[in-house]
Amino acid sequence: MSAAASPVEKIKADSRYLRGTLQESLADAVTGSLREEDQTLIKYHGSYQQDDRDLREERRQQKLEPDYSFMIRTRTPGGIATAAQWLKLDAIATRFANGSLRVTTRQAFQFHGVIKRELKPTMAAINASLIDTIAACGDVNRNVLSAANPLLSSVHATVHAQAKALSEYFLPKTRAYYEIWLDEERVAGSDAHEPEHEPIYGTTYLPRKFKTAFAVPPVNDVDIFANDLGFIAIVEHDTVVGYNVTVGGGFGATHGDPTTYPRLADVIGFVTPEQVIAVAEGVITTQRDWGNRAERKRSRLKYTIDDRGLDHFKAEVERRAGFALAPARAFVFDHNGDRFGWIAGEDGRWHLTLRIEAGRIVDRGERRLLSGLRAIAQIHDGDFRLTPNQNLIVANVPVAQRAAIDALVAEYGLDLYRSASPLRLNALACVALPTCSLAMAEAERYLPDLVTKLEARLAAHDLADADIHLRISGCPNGCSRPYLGEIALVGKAPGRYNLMLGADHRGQRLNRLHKENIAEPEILDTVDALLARYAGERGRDERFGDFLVRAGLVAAKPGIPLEVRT
Ligand code: SRM
Ligand code: SF4
Repeated sequence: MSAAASPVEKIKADSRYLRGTLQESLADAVTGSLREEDQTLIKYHGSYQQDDRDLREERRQQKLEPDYSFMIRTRTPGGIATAAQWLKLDAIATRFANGSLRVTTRQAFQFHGVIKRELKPTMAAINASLIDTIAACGDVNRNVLSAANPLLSSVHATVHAQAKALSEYFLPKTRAYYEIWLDEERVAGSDAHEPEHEPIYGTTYLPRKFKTAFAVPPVNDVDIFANDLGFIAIVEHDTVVGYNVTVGGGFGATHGDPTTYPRLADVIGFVTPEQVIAVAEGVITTQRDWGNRAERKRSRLKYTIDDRGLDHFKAEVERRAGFALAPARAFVFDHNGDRFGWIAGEDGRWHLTLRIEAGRIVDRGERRLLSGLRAIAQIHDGDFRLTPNQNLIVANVPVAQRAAIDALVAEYGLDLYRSASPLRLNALACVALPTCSLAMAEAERYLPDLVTKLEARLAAHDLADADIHLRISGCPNGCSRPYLGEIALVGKAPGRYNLMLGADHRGQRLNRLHKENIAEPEILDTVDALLARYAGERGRDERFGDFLVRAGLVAAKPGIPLEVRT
């Protein structure tokens, strides 16, 4: 390994395929934390060590160690869980975590607040629900996104199956997870360093996290261009004939460091369904071998591609895959949000998309989301689908059961989707404080209030029904994909944000920094002035982000062409 490799590379290489000293760290009753190296390794098992940042200062003054706990993230390709699984996950959230289930922007569940001595029983309980957390985090191919809304049931089922197969193919092969969390006996020699233990990843796995998504046009709910690797389904006569391949999307950036930036993926060609795994392997292994292992903030695939050149990268992928990609096929996306309420699938089953604000499923006041979804799961014989916009679909409902589900939705206050403004329905916020160690400002906890204030400004301009996509992140890492918000706030410091403006609503054009490091009054006044212009000057059906660009109020960033035709 090169002398310049980042310290994380050494931790991976020395970990005996992700074992490290996790067992010892877990057994140490003196502290609620793990040894430092194990804090890195546990991510590959789907968990992060965190501490309650609201209590940090108080505990420091009391000379107590931080209030450590663990976040656990599931690997749920396409975000599907059966009703039986839902009940088990709900029980885990109530028994071991902080009484909430968190729907993430990548169709996973997160549990927050699990203490160290309960980590193992929690992981075992998750596995008992036939859901795992392997590779939900870490420098590997993570949970694979798949278009959520099963309108065209057979197409979605095909695409979901492909996404699931890809997720499974690129799972780490080490048995470490089973030994540590599920007490599997260690097979002799299983901690050796022979590369056959990880045929794709080797001992040092990938240089950085790696994200894959499958989209079904015209809906871009997965924000395909934000992913390292993407597959856009090409459907002819209700059949998936193949996929356009996208590479090099990614959003993480560091304030004040222009060598880091959000980037949309490039469309590099078309593959048949049979070629998907081979092309993915070509992309992943090229990134494995070419990616920057010295500087973690420049190690994502987007930088590998920009540093080496897209054509060069594509040629290498084709060489490894053993075939040339065909020219990309035509596709059109019309939006990247969710469609709320009931819709019927082609097979006659019904699907109800519910709004879950910032993805947090919890009982709070009259909105008893956790209890309500438990009640639904008890009578539901279909499944649940998490959307990449942090919402939830009660899916595959027979028509005869709709009324019973509607009654529970009303009883437990799950009906925000009926009353909320378009702004509130489509807004995204990352977790941020108090659990995220990287947060510079509030996001999830700030979202409801900010939306209320913006709604007042919209109403003042007679724009209450304007469907504007708002996204808030507590730092520039971009977990709520803020760089695709028509209006976005990116945290800078407590109460202060960069205001970004001018993305489209299809996920095809990034926004731009408009004002740096501003507090709420200036945010509201700035947006208000632009809304006034929008109210008076917008074209018919013109969206806010598009208007800002057309009117020259925000300089356009080049994006993916709106209609990609061959
Ligand atoms: Fe993220 C790190 C939460 C989607 C880019 N993200 C984190 C951590 C784990 C903080 C940490 O490293 O200690 C956050 C945990 C907060 C908490 O308390 O739960 C965190 N990310 C999330 C979630 C839960 C946000 C949400 O509110 O839903 C999403 C979980 C997705 C999942 O199920 O796997 C989440 N993160 C994203 C996305 C959106 C996406 O993938 O579509 C991005 C931008 C796309 C991308 O990856 O480029 C994203 N997260 C990051 C980054 C920046 C990566 C980079 O290339 O620089 C970090 C920091 C890092 O990796 O160093 C990060
Ligand atoms: Fe944390 Fe930043 Fe991601 Fe928000 S964007 S969850 S603050 S890492």
